[in-house]
Amino acid sequence: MTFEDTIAAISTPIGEGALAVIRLSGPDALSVLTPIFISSSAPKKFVPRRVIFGRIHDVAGKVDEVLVTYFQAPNSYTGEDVVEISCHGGILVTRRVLDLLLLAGTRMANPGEFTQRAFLNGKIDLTQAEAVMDLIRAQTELALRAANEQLAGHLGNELTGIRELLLTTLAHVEAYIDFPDEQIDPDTGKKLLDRILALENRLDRLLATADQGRVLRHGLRTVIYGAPNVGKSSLLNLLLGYDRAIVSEVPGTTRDTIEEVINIRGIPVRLIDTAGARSSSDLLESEGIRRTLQQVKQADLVIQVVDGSKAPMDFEVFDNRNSVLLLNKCDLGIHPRWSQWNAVWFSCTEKTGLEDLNQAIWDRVMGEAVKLADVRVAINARHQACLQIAKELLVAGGRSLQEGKSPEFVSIELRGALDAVGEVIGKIDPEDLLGRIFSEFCIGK
Ligand SMILES: Nc1nc2c(ncn2[C@@H]2O[C@H](COP(=O)(O)OP(=O)(O)OP(=O)(O)O)[C@@H](O)[C@H]2O)c(=O)[nH]1
Ligand SMILES: [Mg+2]
Repeated sequence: MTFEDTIAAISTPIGEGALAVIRLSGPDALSVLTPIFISSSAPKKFVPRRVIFGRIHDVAGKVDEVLVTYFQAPNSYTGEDVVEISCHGGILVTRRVLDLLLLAGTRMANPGEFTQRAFLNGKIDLTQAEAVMDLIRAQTELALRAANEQLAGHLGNELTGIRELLLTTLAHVEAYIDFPDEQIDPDTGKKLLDRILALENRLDRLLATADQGRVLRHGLRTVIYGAPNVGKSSLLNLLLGYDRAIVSEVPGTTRDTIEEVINIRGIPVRLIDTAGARSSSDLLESEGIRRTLQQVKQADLVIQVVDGSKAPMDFEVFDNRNSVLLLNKCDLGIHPRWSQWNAVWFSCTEKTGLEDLNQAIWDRVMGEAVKLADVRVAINARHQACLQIAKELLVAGGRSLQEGKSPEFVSIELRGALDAVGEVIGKIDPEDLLGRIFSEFCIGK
């Protein structure tokens, strides 16, 4: 695919810095520089991937000293001619250079447009394009590793493999429909069903990584829950390392929920401090408590904080694998009636129990639902939605087959599944199928 226009953008964050990078992509990436770039250093002609020092100037004179790197199509990020200009990182300087480039006939790039061009030019598939954003947004090492794996194409390769198996399976069905009297021997009945089941299996394995993908991208939703004044906000502040939430000895201090992400052994943990749960006639506090309960419902993990120095109150302890019971205020002593509980002993004031809490969170996360040990593949919500459709259609296809429906039904369902899988990597191509039918069966020999 070739684009006629050349796009330009400041690729580094807006603000003051030592350097900034302005990027151009498109057929005129190099020629727009001619009137505004002067270089005395040899070679004057741009050699791909070689840096040239020079000056950007306008009619009034020098704007900045810059380094220019040229990447010749198709060997560039976007697959087009790309030019990167490193200039000084002042807000005004970068803006002036960009303005000159826009005046010279380039267009301001839309968000993500360089990566979009890379995708449309076949440099990367859709999952890799998404991984670029995951990589930029990664907040922990594990999240970064997962993004890198996806960028390297692990998910894309697995999906390509599934797609090829699907194509072959579909080719068997269609060959049977279109050429029933030919001397060919496509899989039918049990053999065909086994193929479909194998595909379902592979989709299931991918779908099982959705939880881990969500946690790596958005953090483990961890709600700090408990009665007023037990030290929930103190815990948030301690884990964050700074005073984010107001702490006071007045019960009912926290009204709204407060969210911050921390890193526990590589797992991004989204901590949510909540209003202390109790029945209240105060309108604001009641609203806070309503929000607390809503957060608890959506939580991946609940840290239930209690005042360990006092006797257990009559309250509901979240006794499941997705909760950690934290006995705070240990410095004031632990009430003997807590001894029967499996809990983390903690003190916000004395900062004790942190390692035990980290371990407890780690154990919960590494437990059943969310397995983070292997981050080679971790699908996102879009992938999950497509793959779920693919799975349902495969199941429907298998059912049609078992019920002895005409193979046309099976074919329609498998085609739907193929499209849904293709959508994940951004590939839907009916030509593939024809190619597969003729290469697999040598019809007309
Ligand atoms: N002795 C002792 N006091 C603590 C500890 N943790 C918190 N506190 C005190 O307990 C009081 C309440 O702390 P907060 O963190 O505001 O409690 P909270 O659970 O957020 O309270 P609400 O927002 O009202 O629900 C404050 O005076 C804290 O200094 C602890 O480990 N030991
Ligand atoms: Mg609070």
